Parts: sequence; structure tokens; C-alpha cells
Amino acid sequence: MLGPLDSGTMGTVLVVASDRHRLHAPLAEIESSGFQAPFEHPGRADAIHAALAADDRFEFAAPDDAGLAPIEAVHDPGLVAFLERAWQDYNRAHPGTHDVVPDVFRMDALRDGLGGFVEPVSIDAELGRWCFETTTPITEGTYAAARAAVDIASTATDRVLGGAGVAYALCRPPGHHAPHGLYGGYCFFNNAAVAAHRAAATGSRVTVLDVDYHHGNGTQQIFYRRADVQYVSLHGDPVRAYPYVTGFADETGAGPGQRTNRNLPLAAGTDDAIYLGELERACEAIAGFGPDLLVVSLGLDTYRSDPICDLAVTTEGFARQGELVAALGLPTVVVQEGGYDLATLGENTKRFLLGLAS
Ligand code: Q9C
Ligand code: ZN
Repeated sequence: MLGPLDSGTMGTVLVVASDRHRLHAPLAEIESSGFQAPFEHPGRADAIHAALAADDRFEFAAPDDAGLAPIEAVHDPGLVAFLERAWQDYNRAHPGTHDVVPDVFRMDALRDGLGGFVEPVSIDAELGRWCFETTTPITEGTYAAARAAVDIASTATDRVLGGAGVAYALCRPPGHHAPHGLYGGYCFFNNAAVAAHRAAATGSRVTVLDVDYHHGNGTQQIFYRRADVQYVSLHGDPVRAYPYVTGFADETGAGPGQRTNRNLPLAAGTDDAIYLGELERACEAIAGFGPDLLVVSLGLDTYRSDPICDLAVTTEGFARQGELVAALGLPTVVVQEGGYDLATLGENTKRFLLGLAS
């Protein structure tokens, strides 16, 4: 259980950050059948860092090394081991490859009727075994960057468990699309799930509130059957929005986790007024669950000019989102997820965090 909030830290926001995210720097992304410059790139975290560093209401800390245990508490150790060796193995088979991307998927179905799945031995087939889409290249430094993002989320969680009212984990690569045994959607390790599990393991009831434009299929899956962690998400309706097959309103949890999952799908063009009304409904669901600690999966890709999304949230809207979440009165770990409009990303993040700390 948590002690009272440390009032000395309210009003400033602790930012846990590392420049190791720059080790994950793909050259291209295969998206909508075309080669694009990556939307998810090091400039994103650098822009957020610069905006927060220019404001004395933020203080910075480096992450501690949390090791593998927090990752393997929420992910298949086979996925972790694969990501550690994937780039090297691929480059032994295909020397000189910068961005490693699978070119086969669903090979298990080729064995339908043959008497069971055979785990692939070839690195080419292994990629399709662990990855679910094409926009998430593995580069030489990807594993190190993904490990650093987990360290950041773990350290921010420890600070909040230790009494900080709010801590912001400036994670990159993001995490919420990674379920127990797959990577994709720009995500390798689920930083928010690591944070939530770490807090839950101390006996706290935890809610993950996901305000990224995209449904956090990975986080939802990891906690779907758990009673101690609630998942609440606002996102583009999966009838039109990635990841297409999760995020529907009738996904409410299962087994011991019945009624601990809440999805609020949104129409294209949703503006601040509608968004904030839905966020109030989300906050009512959270209050009903009665958590001790909140993890926010913070995406700024609901912004009206985001290049890959279609909602219409404004910069002022992000400040109001932060204020609404603050009204829950919970110790809060904010974990960075998406947001691809580089010109506004830092300011929008800052306004959310200042609203939260107000
Ligand atoms: N044609 C996050 O915001 N590409 N991930 C979608 C649709 C992947 C977004 C392709 C979008 C992933 C953390
Ligand atoms: Zn997103």
C-alpha cells in the first residue's frame, strides 16, 4: 500500500529520461503499402526532452538498471531472447541489413492439417513468428533502446511508489501495442504494462488509462484476465483505426478480470468537447474501480494535425485532459506512447503534464 503523497513534490514533475532511445533509429517504415520515412523516430523523444528541459517546473532523473525480471513478468521470455539476438542473426544470414523487417507471416497456418506447429529455425521465419506487422523494424540498437525504455518506466514507477505524486517516463520506443508474446505497432516491450505490474506486485490496485489514439491491444491483453489491474482506453474506433481487431466496447475483461476492462471508441474528427466528455466517463469507471495508483499511457497522436491519425484534440485540450486526470487524486506514472506531429509534440506533452500536476 502507498503512503500519503509527498506534498513537497507536487507542482513539479519528475521526468525520467535517457538518450539511449536514439539507438533505435530505423531508416524506413513500410506503411500503407509504401516506404515512408519513419513516423516513430529519435527526434520525437528529443523534441519532448527539449520542451521540458526549457521549463523549470520539470526535474530530470536518469533510469536505474531494472534488469530482465520486470520485462519477463509481462512478456514471453522467448520474445525477449529473440529480440536480443534478432538483428545479429538476421545480419549473419543477410549481411549489411540496417532495418530488419519480416517478409513472411502466419507460417503456422501453412501447417494446418499436418499435425501441429513446428517452431521455425530460420531467422527469416522466426521474425514472422514474433512480429505482427511491417512498421516496426529492428535495428542494431533496438534491443538496447527498448531495454532503456523499460528501465525508464520502472524507475518512474519506483519514484511514485516512493511518494512522488507524479513521474513522467519519457519512453521510446513506445510499448502499448506489444502483448505478452509479440512485437509491432512501433512497440517491443510494453513499458506501461511493466509499470502497472511493478506497482501491482507491491499490493496496489492499479489502473492503466490509455489516451493514445490507437487502442493499446498489448496492455489490454496482458491484463485482460486480472482483477488487480484495470485497463481503460479512449481511441479511434477499430472499425477504421489501427490495430483494427481490438478496442471494441464489448471487450470488458474475462475470468477474474471481468468488468476490469473498458474501451471507449471514438469517431473520426472527435474534438476537445467530445473527447473530454468521454474522458470524464473513463474517470468515472476508474473511480468505480478504486485504484491506489494510476498509469497513464500518454499518446499525443489524438492531436488535430497528427500525420497518421484523425481526431481533433487541441493543445489546450491536452491541458484539460491533464486536469481531469489530476482530479482523480491518484499517484500517477505517465508513460510516453505515440504522437507524431514533431512541431507540437513537446508543447502538447508539457501542457498535459502541467495540467496533471496543477
Ligand atoms: N495503415 C503508437 O502510436 N501503423 N503506435 C499503422 C496503418 C502503425 C502506432 C498502419 C501505427 C502504430 C504507439
Ligand atoms: Zn498511437
